[in-house]
Amino acid sequence: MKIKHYTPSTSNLAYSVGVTLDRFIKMKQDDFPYASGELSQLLRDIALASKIVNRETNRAGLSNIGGAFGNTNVQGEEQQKLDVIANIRFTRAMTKGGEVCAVVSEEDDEVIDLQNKSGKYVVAIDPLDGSSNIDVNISIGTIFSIYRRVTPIGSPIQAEDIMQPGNQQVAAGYVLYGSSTMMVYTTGNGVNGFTYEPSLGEFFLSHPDMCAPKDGKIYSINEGAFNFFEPGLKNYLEVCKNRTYSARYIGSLVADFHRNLLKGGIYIYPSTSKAPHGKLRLLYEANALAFIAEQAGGKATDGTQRIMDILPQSLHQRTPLYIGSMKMVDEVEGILKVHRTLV
Ligand code: AHM
Ligand code: MG
Repeated sequence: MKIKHYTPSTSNLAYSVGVTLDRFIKMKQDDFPYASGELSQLLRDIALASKIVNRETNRAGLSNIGGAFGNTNVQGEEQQKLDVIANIRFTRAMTKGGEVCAVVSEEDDEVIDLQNKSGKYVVAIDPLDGSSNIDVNISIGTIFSIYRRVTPIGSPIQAEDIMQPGNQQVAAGYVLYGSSTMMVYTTGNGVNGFTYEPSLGEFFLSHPDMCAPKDGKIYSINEGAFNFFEPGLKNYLEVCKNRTYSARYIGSLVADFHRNLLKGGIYIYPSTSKAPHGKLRLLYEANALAFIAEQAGGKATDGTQRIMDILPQSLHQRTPLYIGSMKMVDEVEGILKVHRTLV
């Protein structure tokens, strides 16, 4: 009898394109012999909740869940039904999982104590980012940051468990509900992207070891606010135009960030004379994407300071954000500095 021996096409089959997210998380965990598996389980819980949100997102136009819910959240913005659903789904998944003791969410004024006595992680999450795009069938996303609590496990949650700088993140990621649904995450050892296959209900590794191009030709900013920008930023935008860069702005941070991560570009949500701290939130929008950007070889600052070194002062603190390809962020920072010293 002739026996044909199967030869894997790569030497590292476990990490090759096509492996499921669950298996990938397990394999990565096995790289750390003393890892307890709780972070892995938490990532799986988040992935599971995102599948449910993905299903709801796909049905948004059909099932009357698009549109305003009637409440306003802590930011004074009208909550959309899907925002509410996503918040419930992610919080529920983390409550049941047991690994998380507290959640900070864009949709909740206060920290949520999940009453998980043994939970050693704190999660900051924007359950559904880009909510103004829900009703017009444009990509939206989920953004999450994971921290280890610093006070003893089982004791009441303290401010220092929550108010940690981004450089203390143990994992961060986003889910993009776009033309396909993707989950991209890092645990501080590179960035990997997984695409959802709806008929199988699984995320599969599609973008291993993602690297941000060092430079790019895309700039993403809401230029409608141009008159309120500082002179240095106006100058940088002139530079972009003189070089005939492409302006691309979806108005969904995850989608804009993801495109620029793949193609090379910069996303800017600056401070303006009307909103000196910008719009985006440090804890559950900027920090997670900054971690991913840096892990992919990119950069994230508030125009001066590294995003991940900012010590949060309040739960829903806002920060200006310059994020994307290293050279582009460096360049705009340089121009801002020159103009600021002229003032
Ligand atoms: P949201 O969390 O309320 O959805 O707001 C965040 C969103 C980002 O996704 C997006 O980049 C930005 O707000 C768009 O803001 P603007 O309409 O001011 O350009
Ligand atoms: Mg948001």
